[in-house]
Amino acid sequence: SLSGWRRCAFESSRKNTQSRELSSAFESAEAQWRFQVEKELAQTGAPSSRSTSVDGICLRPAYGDAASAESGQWPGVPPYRRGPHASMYASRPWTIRQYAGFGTAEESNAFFKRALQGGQKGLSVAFDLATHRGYDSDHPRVQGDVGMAGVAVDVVDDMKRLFDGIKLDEVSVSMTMNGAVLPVLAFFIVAAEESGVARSKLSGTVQNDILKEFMVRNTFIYPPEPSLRITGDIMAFCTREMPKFNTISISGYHMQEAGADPCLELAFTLADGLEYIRVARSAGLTVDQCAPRLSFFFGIGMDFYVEIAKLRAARELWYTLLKEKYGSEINNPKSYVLRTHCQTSGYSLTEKEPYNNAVRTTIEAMAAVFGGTQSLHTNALDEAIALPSEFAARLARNTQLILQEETGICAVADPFGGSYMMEALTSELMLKARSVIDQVERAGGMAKCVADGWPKQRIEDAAARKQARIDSGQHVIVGVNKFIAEQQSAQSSGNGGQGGDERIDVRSLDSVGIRQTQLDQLKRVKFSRNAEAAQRALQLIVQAAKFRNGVDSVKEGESDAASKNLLDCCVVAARARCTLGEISSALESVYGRYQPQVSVATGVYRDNFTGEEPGASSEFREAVRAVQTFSELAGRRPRILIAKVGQDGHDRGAKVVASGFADLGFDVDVGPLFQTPAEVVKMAVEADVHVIGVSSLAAGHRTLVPAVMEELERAEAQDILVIVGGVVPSSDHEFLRKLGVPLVFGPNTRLPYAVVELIRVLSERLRLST
Ligand code: MLC
Ligand code: 5AD
Repeated sequence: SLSGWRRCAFESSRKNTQSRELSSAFESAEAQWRFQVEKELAQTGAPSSRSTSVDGICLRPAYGDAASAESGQWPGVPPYRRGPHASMYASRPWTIRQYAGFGTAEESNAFFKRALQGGQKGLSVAFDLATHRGYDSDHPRVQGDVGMAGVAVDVVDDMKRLFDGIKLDEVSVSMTMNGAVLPVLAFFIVAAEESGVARSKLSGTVQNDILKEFMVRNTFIYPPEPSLRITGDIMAFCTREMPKFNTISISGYHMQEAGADPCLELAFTLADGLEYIRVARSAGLTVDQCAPRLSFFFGIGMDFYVEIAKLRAARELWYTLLKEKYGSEINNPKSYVLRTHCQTSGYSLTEKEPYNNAVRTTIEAMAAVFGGTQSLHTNALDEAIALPSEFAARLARNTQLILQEETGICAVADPFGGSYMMEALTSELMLKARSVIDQVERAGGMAKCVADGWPKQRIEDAAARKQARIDSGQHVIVGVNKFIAEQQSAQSSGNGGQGGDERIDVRSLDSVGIRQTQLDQLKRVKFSRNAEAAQRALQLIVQAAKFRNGVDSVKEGESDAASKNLLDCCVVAARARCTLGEISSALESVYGRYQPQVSVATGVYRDNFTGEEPGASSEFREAVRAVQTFSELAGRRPRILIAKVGQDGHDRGAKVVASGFADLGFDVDVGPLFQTPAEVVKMAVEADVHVIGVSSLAAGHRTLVPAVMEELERAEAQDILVIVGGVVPSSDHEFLRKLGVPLVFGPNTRLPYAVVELIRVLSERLRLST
């Protein structure tokens, strides 16, 4: 009793069948698919066909053809190349889940409610960097970071305010948290509990992916080993207590943002996934217990076909890897299915001509959807300038609503399936990624490789290579290195000045006010809680951590703590109103705080600067010449300290600038991450640099740059020039100039241009006549 569209789908596919053998495999997959589709449509009450704008032509939920082995597959059927569900968006569109958070919990709560009213389906919380790194808002190291790049959360009461009036048993919530994952998840559980929602009802995802933090994202707290043990505890706890919660979001997104190409991103992400299965197993879980609640997260850049193929390849590769490695013990088919969130690429967006970003984001969103994502964040057009304004956030959300509601795209699963190009590309990507995964596995798995540092190195080399390709004009970015708007071109050809008449309103935050609100509240909470109970709870955490760290200091009578999952202990502490900083430092007292090594790739930028574009190579030569002349006149090479101040760990830009400047003739020092202004100045003075280049991508510049200037004055080192690079709204350029910062370089600044400008200013300063 097939309805019309279905009969039509199957008959047309059979007619095309060329080979007998293929056709039998095809028919069995097709039958499975048919069964699943009926089930999913019935479950969700979705219609079984969609009319088009042409009278009499309807769209079917999937199209298939047995002509080739690759295209003879169906969505929702192993090996899942064509999608994790049989009916895909026809029965349930992807979740519109915009990542957001800023300022205080109240402000973010109001923003969330507006977003849900505006058509958003799931929530996704961006926490501030202080929270990520385990510091309360009153910690001296986080002065410039509180509430800036995300919402500030110090105690469970912040979390309660964050979700006030939002039904946590109905709306799924993603929390991007890795370093301070224990206290944050504990706050979430207790906030729900105190508002009447049991933890078993909570649906959502916690990022909990520490491996990529050590590779690219840098919001770790503890060293890798204990961090992975925390990951295991969280997976075990959630599996036991929160059946609807995804215990981890294994993220390639940040790798692509840091410079990895989509294939490297794919390979390292799945290799991370394999490692997390091992982590879960050592925490006592079976593959069937942990795998169905693993989720993934990919970035989607501008390489349209490749990004679609990447998601298709990811699903089939994951299925194949699990089958090979754990097939004998897997009974639950859901264990094999890769489900993913996607975010359009922040890196692909430009500070110049920001409206172009809406176009880029739309294209990337379409790639994510054609690839079959389960959940999606579309970036705001002011990405490269500031946090999303109300207007930009709305437009970003509407981009997805328009795709879902106006285009008919949701009607058909995997519309690229069966395309010669797409199937070949998918297979090629699988093969290429597989060889990297095998390399990682042979070397002992991702945890070991991350500790050795080579994946990070490969990503950083790729970033420097890409920058050279952009600066030399081989890789075109409209408005940046080609078709530059005339006005901007006259005004500042390489700088990231917003330029033109496209000034846009940006969200600005009152950093002092936000911090004060948090400080007042911290005082209140500490005053009104039962101090003894809070101390006891923290003590329990220390004991459990020691035990889990293999430190043999658990005494008689402490066996209770010894047997405890760390998240269980943190839930107790959250209820007792222990703060995030207190919980984190209890753990730090056992585990220590991780200090990463810094390294810079040299030669990669220069070697890849081979553009034919005459303007680019003359700019390159001019930069090299300027540095040489400076060196002759000053008696030594220009020396720059590239500094990251505060808790902002976005270091792609800093690393790329360091590589490029070194290749163009500078002596380059790179400061460690997370420095205080005083530490930066001390290092600059000791290294006797001409310039400090402060890299700021998390809105800390308004607090941290003035602090650097003060420290320079205190050290009587005002002869050292300070310049700033990163995400700085043009409305803040004047603020920085008044402080004595002569140059501010935005995202997409061509490095040779920046070098020429810097040498010019430096020479004027030192009165070197050139
Ligand atoms: C879906 N369902 C279907 C269906 N489609 N059922 C039948 N037929 C279909 N066609 C069912 C699913 O099985 C599931 O039920 C339910 O509907 C929800 O679907 P889902 O696919 O699980 O969607 P969702 O809940 O949105 O979860 C998607 C996810 C998850 C699995 C990818 O992990 C997620 O939302 N991740 C988001 C991560 C995120 O936002 N990260 C932000 C990072 S920002 P059931 O019963 O099976 O559960 C960042 C930036 C920075 O990191 O700061 O650096
Ligand atoms: N609110 C909204 N989007 C954010 N992003 C980062 N922080 C926030 C925030 N607080 C987005 C940007 C960035 C990516 C990591 O997430 O797009 O590139």
